[in-house]
Amino acid sequence: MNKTIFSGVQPSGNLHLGNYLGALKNWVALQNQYRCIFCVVDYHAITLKQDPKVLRSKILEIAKLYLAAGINPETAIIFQQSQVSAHTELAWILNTITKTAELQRMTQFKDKAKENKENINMGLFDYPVLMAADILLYNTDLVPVGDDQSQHVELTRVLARRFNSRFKDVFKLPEVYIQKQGARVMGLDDPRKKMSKSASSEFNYVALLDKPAMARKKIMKAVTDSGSEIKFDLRKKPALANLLAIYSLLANVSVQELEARYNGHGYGELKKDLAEVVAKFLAEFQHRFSGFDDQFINNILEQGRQKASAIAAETLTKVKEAIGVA
Ligand code: ATP
Ligand code: LTN
Repeated sequence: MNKTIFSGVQPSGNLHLGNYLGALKNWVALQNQYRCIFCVVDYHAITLKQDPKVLRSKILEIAKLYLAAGINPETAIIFQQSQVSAHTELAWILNTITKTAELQRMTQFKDKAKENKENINMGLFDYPVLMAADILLYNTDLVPVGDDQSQHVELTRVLARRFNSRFKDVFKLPEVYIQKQGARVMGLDDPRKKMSKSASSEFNYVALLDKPAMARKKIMKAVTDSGSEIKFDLRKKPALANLLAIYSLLANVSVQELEARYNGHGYGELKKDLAEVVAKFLAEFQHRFSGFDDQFINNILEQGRQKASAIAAETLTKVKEAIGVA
């Protein structure tokens, strides 16, 4: 277990099936083969407006969601980004080797800037550099994320290479890890866009903490394509393909098997069954979630802070020596 995975989720909005299938589920699948570091990236979350009280409770909620998803707190390091100041220190240093043109190209920045015209702040622009710092502090080998984050991991590699060649070989080059299925779960109300916590309609997503009855309703209301045949076809039937992918991943049945099972049946029947699959998954997930109390989570975050700080401090010292400030 000498290889490390690092990933994180922002404590903002409601975590949904996209976050689970694109990220958390893969963390759990990989956790026994790697040293695992999972961060609650609160300094990323404040690049959009957050209510301080809600933010505080979301931080604990995200850590609980990690555990409910199946992350083992005995082996993984789970911690809060803002509690390890090396992240923002390294981000500052990396800023000095990042070109503004590189950040202007980031798709997520362009999308978020369009959605939040009244609050296009420096933090939002600099978001990928803080993410690079997160990853590089821990000698990360693998970064399991949804496919919307691959551009940020690519930039992380560019910055690591640039730093190593300009100063000294300090950083390991991380690889992105993206599963074929689930890497981009699409919105239930619009299969052309990814399922998103910040979507304007709550019928865009099924939140991990939605009541099972509500989740059933959302699946039944999901848009479908024209035609009636149950066939996975991303181009011609994007809405159905999305429902089949969610079904396949949650029930652990292949898409081909589902196609065979629903041969001659309509969309309505598939949706009804999927609604049950989702409701059952959520009921079990939420049962685990409610078993963790705040004190337990606070202890885990404190232990995580200590372990993460020690690793991060070592890397930051090497960086400071390399650039000549220490
Ligand atoms: P927003 O949708 O509001 O931009 P987000 O859900 O992308 O927020 P994060 O909480 O930081 O923001 O995402 C956590 C993880 O979930 C990341 O690895 C991201 O790639 C993944 N993820 C997010 N949305 C999806 C999706 N629709 N399908 C698959 N993975 C996703
Ligand atoms: N930008 C990521 C969250 C994130 C992250 C990270 C993911 C912040 N730092 C480091 C992996 C590794 C997102 O999903 N929106």
